[in-house]
Amino acid sequence: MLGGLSEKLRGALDRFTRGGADRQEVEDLVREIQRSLIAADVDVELVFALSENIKKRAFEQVPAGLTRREHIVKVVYDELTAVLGAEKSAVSLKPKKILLAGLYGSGKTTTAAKLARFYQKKGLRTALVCCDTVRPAAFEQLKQLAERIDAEFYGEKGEKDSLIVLKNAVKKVRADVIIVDSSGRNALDDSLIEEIKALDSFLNPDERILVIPGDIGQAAKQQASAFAGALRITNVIVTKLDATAKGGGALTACHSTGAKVVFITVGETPEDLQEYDPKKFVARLLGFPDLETLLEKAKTVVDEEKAKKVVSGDFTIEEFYEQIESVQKMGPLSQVMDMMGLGSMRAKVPGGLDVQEAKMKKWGHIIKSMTREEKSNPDTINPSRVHRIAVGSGTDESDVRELLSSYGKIKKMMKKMSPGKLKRSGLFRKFGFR
Ligand SMILES: Nc1nc2c(ncn2[C@@H]2O[C@H](COP(=O)(O)OP(=O)(O)OP(=O)(O)O)[C@@H](O)[C@H]2O)c(=O)[nH]1
Ligand SMILES: [Mg+2]
Repeated sequence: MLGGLSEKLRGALDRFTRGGADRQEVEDLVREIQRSLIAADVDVELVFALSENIKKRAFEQVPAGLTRREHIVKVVYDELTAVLGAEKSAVSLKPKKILLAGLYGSGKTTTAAKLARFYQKKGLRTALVCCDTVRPAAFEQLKQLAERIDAEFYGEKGEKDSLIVLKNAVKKVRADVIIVDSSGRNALDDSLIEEIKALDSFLNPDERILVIPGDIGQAAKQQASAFAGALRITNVIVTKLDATAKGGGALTACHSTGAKVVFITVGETPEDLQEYDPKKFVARLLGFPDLETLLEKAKTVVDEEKAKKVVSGDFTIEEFYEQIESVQKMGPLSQVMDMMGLGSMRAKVPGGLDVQEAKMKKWGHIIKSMTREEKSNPDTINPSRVHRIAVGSGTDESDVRELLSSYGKIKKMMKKMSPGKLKRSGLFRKFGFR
């Protein structure tokens, strides 16, 4: 997709991840990213700002759990996501009326059918209304598309006044969602504005969607602002991203004007519409084999503060418990190792991950069965309390004793150890994982 941008970025990252992560290599990476973005018609100033951010952040302190190289890949991902739209914009799930606007040939009519498919798949009945009374073939084009996807169609062949067509359509159409296709012009001239404004004020749509062709690159900026000035555009759809090398420019330009891109189109059939999620988009664009794992890991690192407490030995059994709980919420235990910066030890753990995970689960139950006082002063837990906790948590007394002794040992050990030593320590055997 995006005519080579993806390949170029992938190539650059690939070369980078095979090398070290020193200054020269970061410089090279940034230069290649610059080149590929400029080739995709992304605004030069934006590219330079992004480059500076990458360089600045590349050598800041690496979050626990990530290598410097992973950190830099994550930084590249973050910075690209930021210029390509940051957060995913919400698509209305039950709009009643949608008005499409856009210049000549931008992809309005085909997009109307794509949108109809999208809402059909959500279980809504859709209607396509032809308010393009300028281009003679527009009526047939939309009618055929409607037949192809089995949507309701309304249009009036020969009628020159689009407002009359719209008024009749609103009376006749039975569908849940009305999608109104409008005519395009070569430029955003007064007559186009007049016409679309008239349609808009009669229809009072839930969505006014601007259709922008991806192949105009950063010129999308002018189009987006001009339309936003004339019509209260709610959302943008960027089309033809399968067939242009300038899509990067169009998407970044839209975002820079504050336009919300909700869909992109990537082909000519009614199925070729995709919800636009900048994060997923960039992940795909970079195609970095481990990007998803890396991002998971980086997310885990958000709990770094807590993990640090654990690693430094400065934790109560309650904090230890919280850690276990969050591990269970996060899924496989492997991630807690990553969180502690111990991912590389994973393979060495005897018994495999399943055994450990079962044990973690038990520990979770046990700690839940402890009273507040027992949690803050585990030393006070005598044999009769051990018995009560075991019964309450559906475990054996030996499990409870094992947890308490592991907790005590780990705490003591962590306090004594530097992080480097910790990694080499065979920690997990001491953890009680066998
Ligand atoms: N490859 C590709 N072609 C597309 C895409 N979207 C639209 N097109 C093509 O672009 C051309 C114009 O699309 P239309 O939907 O007719 O555009 P329009 O804005 O309605 O055009 P006017 O009504 O003349 O203003 C058609 O040939 C479409 O098939 C896309 O995502 N990918
Ligand atoms: Mg059209």
